Amino acid sequence: MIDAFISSEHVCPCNFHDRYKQKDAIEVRHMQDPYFIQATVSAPVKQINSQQRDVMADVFTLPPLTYAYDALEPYIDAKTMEIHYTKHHAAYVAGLNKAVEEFKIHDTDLKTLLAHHFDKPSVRNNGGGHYNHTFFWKIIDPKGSKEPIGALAKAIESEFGSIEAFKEQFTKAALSRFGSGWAWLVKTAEGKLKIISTGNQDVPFLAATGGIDGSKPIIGIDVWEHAYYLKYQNKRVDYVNAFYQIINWTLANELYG
Ligand code: MN3
Repeated sequence: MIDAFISSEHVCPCNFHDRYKQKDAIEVRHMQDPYFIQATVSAPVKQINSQQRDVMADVFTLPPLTYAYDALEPYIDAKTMEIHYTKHHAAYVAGLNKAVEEFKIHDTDLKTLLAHHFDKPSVRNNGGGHYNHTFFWKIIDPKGSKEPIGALAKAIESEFGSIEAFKEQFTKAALSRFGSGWAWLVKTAEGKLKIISTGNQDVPFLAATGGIDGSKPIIGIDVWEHAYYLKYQNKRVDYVNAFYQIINWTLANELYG
């Protein structure tokens, strides 16, 4: 399920594509996974007249935030949410679109795109930023269960001993990430739960060499300072503890299943 959670069907950005030349309006379908998105999202359709046919529509778009900026108060403040979503995430989307155009990238699935173009820093950083943040908004969606549930709760207990023991290890991973990055709970290709950490905007499913390693993110926390500094300043541990209050365990359990 998660493999397809960020993808887009779009008209090829290159200048040679027949379909691109034929169409006057470009519609972008974004994130087709039925769980991750409520409905098909259309990017603002650009009306392209004959003089403007070389102007490319954005391939990737900022996904809608399905709750208000203050919905996670007091754990994440509204101002941080607003800046994080409208400035930081939006900048990754813009940077990714620029990179896609620059390198004439044809991949429409973000996961595949990242694996194919791992060697290009602008793709790796902006594409990773888009993937990670899209995931993050969903895993802190206030509509989910606030406690671990179902098969995932059982698996965490069996893998880590208890929910509390899991949190201890996860917190350690989040705090020991030096500088900017993420901590993740992933389900490995072998079906095991594992806590990992990635630097900068690296995604949780690529091996160090860039190949897809089969891991699926179940939970992820953004530990860049931009995610918490306004409210928590240098106290990353307080932010991580607040994160445990807002995890969408309903989604996490579905992703695990
Ligand atoms: Mn961030």
